[in-house]
Amino acid sequence: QETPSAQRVDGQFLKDLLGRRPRDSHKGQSGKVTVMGGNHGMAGAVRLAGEACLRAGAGLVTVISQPEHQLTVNANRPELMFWGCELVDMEVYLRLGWADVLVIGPGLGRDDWGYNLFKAVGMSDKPCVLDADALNFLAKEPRRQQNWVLTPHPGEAARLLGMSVAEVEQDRFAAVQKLQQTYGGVVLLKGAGTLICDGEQVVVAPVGNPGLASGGCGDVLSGIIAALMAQGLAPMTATIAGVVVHGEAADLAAAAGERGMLASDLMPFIRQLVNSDLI
Ligand code: NPW
Ligand code: AMP
Ligand code: MG
Repeated sequence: QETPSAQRVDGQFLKDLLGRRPRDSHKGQSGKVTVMGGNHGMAGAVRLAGEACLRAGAGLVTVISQPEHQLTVNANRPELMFWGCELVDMEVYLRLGWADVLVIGPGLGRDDWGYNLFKAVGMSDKPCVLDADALNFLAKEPRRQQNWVLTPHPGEAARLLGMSVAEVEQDRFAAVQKLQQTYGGVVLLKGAGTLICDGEQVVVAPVGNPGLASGGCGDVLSGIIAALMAQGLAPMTATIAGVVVHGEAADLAAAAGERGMLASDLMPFIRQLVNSDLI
C-alpha cells in the first residue's frame, strides 16, 4: 500500500538520464555484464535476460549456463557471448572477475549446480542483480549486501520474508521495506504498482500493464537493470529506470494487444526507450 512519503515515477524519469554516447566511446565503456542461470530446460530465461541487457545498452554480455544451451542462447543473437558451465569450479570464479555487473537467477533452478553458482556470486564483491531462483537460495541462507539489487515477485518475496503471498500483498509497502531492512541493497517488489526501496525512500512505479503477466517478463527486467548499472547508473537509479523502461516498453508492445504479448516483444522498444531522452 502506498503511503504519502512514497514518490511516484513515470516515463519522465528517463529524461536526461543516460545522455548521448561520446563520439569516441568504445564497448568497454558501456559495461560488461555476465548473466548466470538457465538450468536444464530453461535456456530461454538467460537468453531473454542477456538479450534485454544488450538492448538496454550494455557493451558486452556473457551468458553462463548449462552447456547444451549454447545454440538456443545464440540463435539469432550471435552478439551474446556464451560459456557452457557443467561443473562450477575455479574457472567460474575467474570468469566472474571479467564482469562489471552480474545477474544471477533467471532459470537457475534449485539444484546443486544453481546453488554453486549462487555461492560463487556471493564470494565475489561485484555489484549484482539477484532474481528468481537466486532469491530462493537467499531465502534459505539470509545475508545482507549493499551493492546488490533484489527483484522478487510476490511469491519470491513471501519466501524471503517467511510469510504467505497474501500477507505480502496485503501490505506491499511494509513488505518491501522489511525486505530491504533484512537483506540490504535495493529491493524491487514486482507486480502492478512495482515498489522500489533502498532503505531511505520507497518509490512507486505504476508502469506497465497485464500483458507483462507471462513467463519471461521478469527475466527481461533483470537484464535491463544490470545494463543500466553497467553504464554507470547507481543501483537505485538503475532499478527505477529499469522498471520504467520495462513498463513503457510493455505499453508500446501492448498496442497489438495485452493478451498473447510475449517477453520477446519488449526487445525493440527497450532500445527505443534507452535512447528516448535524445529524441
Ligand atoms: P500462483 O500460485 O501462481 O498464484 P516460482 P516462477 C507466486 C524461470 N523462468 N503475485 C505464484 O503464485 C524463472 O527465471 C524461465 C502473487 C507461485 O506460488 C525461475 O528461475 C522461463 N503471487 C523459474 O522459471 C520463463 C505470485 O509465486 C509462485 C506472483 C521459476 O519462476 C518463465 C511462482 O513462483 C520463468 O521466468 C504475483 N505477481 N508471481 C524460460 N523461458 O526459461 C508469482 N507468484 O515458483 O518462483 O516460479 O516465477 O515461474
Ligand atoms: P516475473 O514474475 O519474474 O516474470 O516478473 C514479471 C514482471 O512483469 C514484473 O516486472 C512485474 O512487475 C510485471 N508485471 C506482471 N504483471 C503485471 C501487471 N498486471 N501490471 C504491471 N506489471 C506487471
Ligand atoms: Mg521471475
